[in-house]
Formats: sequence, structure tokens, C-alpha cells
Amino acid sequence: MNYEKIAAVFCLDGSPVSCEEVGHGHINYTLKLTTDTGAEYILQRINKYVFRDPIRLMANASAVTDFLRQKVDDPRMALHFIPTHKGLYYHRDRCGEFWRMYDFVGGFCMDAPESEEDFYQSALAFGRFQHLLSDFPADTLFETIPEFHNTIDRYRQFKASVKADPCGRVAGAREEIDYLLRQEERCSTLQRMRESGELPLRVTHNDTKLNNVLLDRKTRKSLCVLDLDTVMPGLSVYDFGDSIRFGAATAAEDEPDLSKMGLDLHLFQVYTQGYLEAAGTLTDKEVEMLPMGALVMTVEVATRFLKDYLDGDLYFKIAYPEHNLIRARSQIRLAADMLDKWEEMNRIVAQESAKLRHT
Ligand code: ADP
Ligand code: GN1
Ligand code: MG
Repeated sequence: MNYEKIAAVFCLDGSPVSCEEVGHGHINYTLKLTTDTGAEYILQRINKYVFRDPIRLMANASAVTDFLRQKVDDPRMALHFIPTHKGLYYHRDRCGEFWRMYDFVGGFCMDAPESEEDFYQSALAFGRFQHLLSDFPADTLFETIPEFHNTIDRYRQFKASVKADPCGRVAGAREEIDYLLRQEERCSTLQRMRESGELPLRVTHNDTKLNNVLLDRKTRKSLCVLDLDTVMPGLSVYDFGDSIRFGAATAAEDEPDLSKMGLDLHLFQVYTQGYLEAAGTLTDKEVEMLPMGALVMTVEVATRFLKDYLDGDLYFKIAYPEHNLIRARSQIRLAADMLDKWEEMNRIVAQESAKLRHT
């Protein structure tokens, strides 16, 4: 890839001298670019298979960053897209690929919390993110991935892939498929509550993995939230739940040794505390459904990983052929452990919410 040519399209400080791949995102192709003046940027190719309308996606993302920048004191607390010389926030290359550039914020991302304080900081960042966007005009947001967290629809798509079995992989994944099908009824709860209005729609991030948050290297305080591609109207419990799924697990999302995978209740408590402190007022129902958010996000992503395995690995980046199957298995193990710890999870949420009410 000729990165100099792409970089030249954007209004940069200096000329590029180096470019290297960074991060562990599953979707976009992400590079860190440095110029001869020492300026650092992120250059990213948007995944067109996942995001069918990159132009409208960038309209969303830039509207959100502009909105956030007006509200934060430190510029590192919101992403900043760099325009092209034509004044656009994206560049379409000759092959039809879409590129965007933004300031490299500095700081660091983690794939697993190094301490409970780090995890608490990520809870503050995602909670604050939702709070800051509480008066963002939600009806101006385009749905970058329609029905993104509609678990009922995710199951529909999953069952279609099981039926079609395009790669002949169903027989080797029967146990996992059956487990997930047994969870369908319980895990449809949130979507039903969304449809009935029992849970309020908010502007949410929808992809709240720990590696989508940056912490300051020195203070280890949270800086900003990354990966704004899926900012859309959604449920607070999705954002809470996905953070728990990824960050409060005892092993990586793709840990092959299932005996290592489970829910760390202490980290669950730490995140609950931070999120409730920063997210602003949640309704009693939202608070009550936080554990369900964790379970549903875990089961939902397991259906997505397994569907992608059955489809022939079209959506998520993989590092080896069985990667999506391994991911699905580890998420199933995590979901099963959450169900074993269900009462404890509910007790912790009730306790943290009561604590906050009394301060
Ligand atoms: P994906 O959708 O593939 O997850 P992300 O936007 O999350 O793409 O970027 C992937 C990774 O790149 C992040 O997890 C992070 O490690 C790194 N990264 C992205 N943006 C920045 C930034 N502005 N500053 C520093 N690191 C970044
Ligand atoms: C993807 O983009 P990234 O790596 O932060 C995915 C999430 C999944 C996650 C699983 C747009 O997140 O929905 O939960 O992988 N993002 C998209 O790790 O599908
Ligand atoms: Mg990401």
C-alpha cells in the first residue's frame, strides 16, 4: 500500500516518514503514521464489508466528535478527524476504499485490565461518553449497521447460516449451536423491552471493549473513547454489558483453554461502580437489567462469531482458521459462568446502586 500517496490527501503537519499497523481491532485496518515534524496520526481504512455506507458513517462520527469537543476541557478527551484538502473527513482511493485520518491521541489501550483501577477508569470513560451525549440529537444519527444489537434479529441471521451451512461446518459445531439456541428466549428480553419502551433509547457507543478506550500513560486516567463507528441510538445496558463481557472476563475473548474463562465478580463490581457514577441518571429498570446486558452481549457476540465461522469468516478478522469457533466457545463458557453467578451479579448491582443513592 502506498501510504504516502493517501496521506498526501489530508491536511497534515509535515510529511510522512513512517507508518505501522497498530491495535487489535477486529474490523478496520489501522495504521499509525508519523511525519518529519514528529506529528503522529491514525490512518484507517474503513471496512466496507461491515460498513456499507462509509460517507454517512463519517458524517455520524464527525458530528459526534465535534459535539464532544465542545464539552471537554482537554482536547485529548475527544477524537479529532483531519480533513482532506477538499475539506472532507474521508478519502476514497482509486480502488474504491475509504480512508480517514485522525490525531493519534497518545496514551495506551489494553486488551485486558492491568489493574482494577484501569478498569474503573474505562467504566468512567464509557459512562461519561453516554452522559455527554445525552443531549445529542439522536434523530440525526444514521444507523451504520441496522439492527446492530437486535438480538432477535441476530438469532434470525444465525439460524439462517446454520440452515444454509455454506462451508459444511455445522456438524463440527453442533454442541455450540444447540447451547446458543437454548439461550434464545432468555436473550431476547432486552430487544422486547426496547420495543415496548420499558428501556429508554439513548445515544450509546455499542462497542465498549476495553481496547476502545485510551488511558493516559502517566496518570493512567481515562482519556477518550475510540471507535465511534457504531454510535447509534441504543440501550445503556448494551454498553455496560459489552464492557463486562470483554473486560471483566478472566481470560481473553479467544482463549482456547475454556477452564480459564469465567466472570471475575470483583471486576464486575468495580465496573458497575464506575459506570453508575459516570453515566448520569439511569432508570430503575435500566439498573435492574445491567446483569442481563452482560449476559445478552456475551451470548449475542457468540452467535455472531459462530455465524461468521459457519459463513466462512467473512466479517471478523481472524488469525487462524478456527479462530471464530474458538471465540464462540470462550464466549459460551463466559455466558454459562454468568448464569452460575447470576444472583451475585444482581446483588452487586443492587448494592452499588444503593451506595450511590446514599451519597
Ligand atoms: P476497529 O474497529 O478495527 O476496532 P479502532 O478504531 O478501534 O478499529 O482502532 C483499532 C485500534 O487502533 C484501537 O484499539 C487502538 O489500539 C488503536 N487506535 C485507534 N485510534 C487511535 C487513536 N486516535 N490514538 C491511539 N490509538 C488509536
Ligand atoms: C468488533 O471493532 P472492534 O474490534 O472494536 C465488533 C463488535 C464485537 C467485537 C468482538 C463493528 O469490535 O461488535 O463485539 O468485535 N464491531 C463491529 O470483539 O462489528
Ligand atoms: Mg475497536
